Amino acid sequence: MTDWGALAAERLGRIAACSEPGPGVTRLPFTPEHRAALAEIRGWMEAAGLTPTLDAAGTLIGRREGDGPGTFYMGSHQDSVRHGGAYDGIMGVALACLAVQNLAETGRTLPFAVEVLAFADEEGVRFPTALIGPRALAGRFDPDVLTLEDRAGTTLWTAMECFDLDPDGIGALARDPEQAVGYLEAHIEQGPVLEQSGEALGVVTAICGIERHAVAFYGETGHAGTLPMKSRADALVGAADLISLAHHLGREEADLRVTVGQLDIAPNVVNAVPNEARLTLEIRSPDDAQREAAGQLLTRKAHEIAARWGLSLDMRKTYRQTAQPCDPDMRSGLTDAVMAAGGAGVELASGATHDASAMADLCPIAMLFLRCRGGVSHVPDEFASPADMGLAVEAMAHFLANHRPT
Ligand code: HGY
Ligand code: MN
Ligand code: MN
Ligand code: MN
Repeated sequence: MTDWGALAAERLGRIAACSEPGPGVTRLPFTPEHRAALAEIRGWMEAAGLTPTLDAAGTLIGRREGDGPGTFYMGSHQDSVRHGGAYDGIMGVALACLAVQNLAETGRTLPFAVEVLAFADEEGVRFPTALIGPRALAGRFDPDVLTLEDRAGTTLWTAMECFDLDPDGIGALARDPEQAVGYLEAHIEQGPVLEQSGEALGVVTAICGIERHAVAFYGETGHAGTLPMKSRADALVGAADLISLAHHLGREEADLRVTVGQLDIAPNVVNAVPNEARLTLEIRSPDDAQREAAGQLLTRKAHEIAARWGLSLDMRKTYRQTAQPCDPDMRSGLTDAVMAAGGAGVELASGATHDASAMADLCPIAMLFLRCRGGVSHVPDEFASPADMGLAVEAMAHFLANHRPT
């Protein structure tokens, strides 16, 4: 009898080394670390009887034929944030491979093909966009994102070409929704709910929506000692006003999350007035109207702030994903599977975004959350236990074995 949790932990321990140096895991898309991770994931897929292929969007796809038509998808993302954890995303790929391996070991065949998907880029940390892989499969890929640049000035197009991919082929990856049975993603909760309820597993009800803006204030640099305060067009002062206003807006509205995670200034020297301040503004909410209204308000305010301080402003929305409910029938089947694995069938919403958000444009989606120690994620301490991962593999295998397309 295979110890699925121990095997998951061993594999995740190995692949965590596919990372840039430094604390935690840093594995960005289309990098040497990504390439090293694909070699590990190919092994997981082959051990489960899945045939791996790499598509034009950089998604590694492990396919196993079924007894009948249609394809059921599982998976998550291989990429991490900078100095992030060893479970966000990649655990979903590992558990999906093990669930297929579990079924293969019991000799179970399925009435549909199964594809395990290891998406290249879900975090959107290297490039100011995300969900390239699932959007391609769902026929929603916007080729304009290929011109977006990372902080080194490399375009997404170039990065993909250097990864031996042909971005021109992405448009042809769209799958037939008629043949798409469903998508199941297992993911660490990235919050405290399951730990506080004493549950290993939870069934996701809905995934929040998200939008990201690239904001740049431009002013005049000058000598810190001789340029009078009232003659300054200080770009950092404009950015500071917007950051503070955004934070207070987020604090005022219960379900809103507003974050400025990145800030770069120039010339960034102790004795010169900043003439450039670039920041990322991220807004999330389970309610798309609330999120859009916050985005419009902050855009208006950014222009007012720029005018007040004699600055120019360049602000554009670089990424948007609407909130997605999980499919009720799949939720019910997943709850049965969780209970068969000994869980209580706790349900919860996701304040994090996921590949499932984009797969929802192709087929019904379901998400299985695993308990997250201390509720912390996007940090090196992120942790899911082998015991909980073992239960997840059992639940996912049970779900697959009993799922029948509606
Ligand atoms: O940022 C998120 O919510 C996800 O982990 N990408
Ligand atoms: Mn994730
Ligand atoms: Mn993440
Ligand atoms: Mn995800």
